[in-house]
Amino acid sequence: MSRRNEPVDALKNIYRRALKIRHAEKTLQTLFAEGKVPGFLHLSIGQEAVASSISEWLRDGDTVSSNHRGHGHTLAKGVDLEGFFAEILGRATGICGGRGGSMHVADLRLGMLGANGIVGAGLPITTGSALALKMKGQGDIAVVYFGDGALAEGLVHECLNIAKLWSLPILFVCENNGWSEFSPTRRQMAVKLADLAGAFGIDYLAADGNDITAVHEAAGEAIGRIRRETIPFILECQTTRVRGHYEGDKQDYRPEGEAEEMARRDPLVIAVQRLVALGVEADWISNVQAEVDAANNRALDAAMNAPMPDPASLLDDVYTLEATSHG
Ligand SMILES: Cc1ncc(C[n+]2csc(CCOP(=O)(O)OP(=O)(O)O)c2C)c(N)n1
Ligand SMILES: [Mg+2]
Repeated sequence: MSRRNEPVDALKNIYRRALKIRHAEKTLQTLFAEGKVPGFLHLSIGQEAVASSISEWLRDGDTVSSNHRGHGHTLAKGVDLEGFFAEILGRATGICGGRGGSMHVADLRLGMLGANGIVGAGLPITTGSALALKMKGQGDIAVVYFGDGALAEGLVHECLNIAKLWSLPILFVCENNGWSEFSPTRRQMAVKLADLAGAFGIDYLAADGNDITAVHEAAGEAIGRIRRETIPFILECQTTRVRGHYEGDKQDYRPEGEAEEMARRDPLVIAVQRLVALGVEADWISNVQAEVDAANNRALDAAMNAPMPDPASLLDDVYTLEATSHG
């Protein structure tokens, strides 16, 4: 894609999406601190540019698999915000009836195959999905988001292998934030992802994951190739995990100066700089901010006022009772 045709409309969509994710996660951050969110919460604040930009190239038939830090991936794929909040708050109106929570939001109608608490487990799901999409032959692709910490998992290597061997239409997106829980990832992996891609013969691009223009451009190239050639492609996005591993993490292991560096690289600030440089007016930006904020508040109010699941429904959707009764 040439700079001459810098797609202002696409970047506006991306900014709106990224802002929506930021507002939703800031809301969850507050609710969690107030003790209103059950379970764990892993926020992707600082990483919003990745899924927001990639989603600009996705179609309805494409699928997405995610990880434990999956709110942004989920909302960027178009999952309804009210149902998303309701799910995380355990309400009956949640996307999954309030049974999944933060790490298990899925909406198969939209091709959102789910967040996932098992590190690396999105990759085999995506590999199966990509095989199905290839067999259907409509040019749809499967996208998987995973962290740099997942690279040490054996099944990641297995999936890269089979994706290449069977020429599956997969966009592997590594959100490299430098951390795996409380440890720098460089202490866990002997090779760089670029080298691993080379070892499997899979095409690879790196992008600044905090810059919507960089991710949008790289993802456009990668996704174009995947659709045209039915191949796997790896996109590594260098990004920033602004919050702790989970909410409540004291983060006393963080090096001095990292917070300031992350603030300088805030993807939303960079996005505004990019839009302004392209001639987008300050009024448009402030209107979008107000719209996103209002929509966030509406969705949150509805979710907060939704009922909890009926206790009588506890065993609905449980399908292993018969199996367990045999032993
Ligand atoms: C198979 C497995 N091993 C270990 C864990 C514990 N664990 C949860 S998140 C995480 C680190 C993930 O790091 P990364 O993939 O880089 O994602 P990030 O949290 O940085 O977004 C680990 C080791 C797990 N959930 N699943
Ligand atoms: Mg990481």
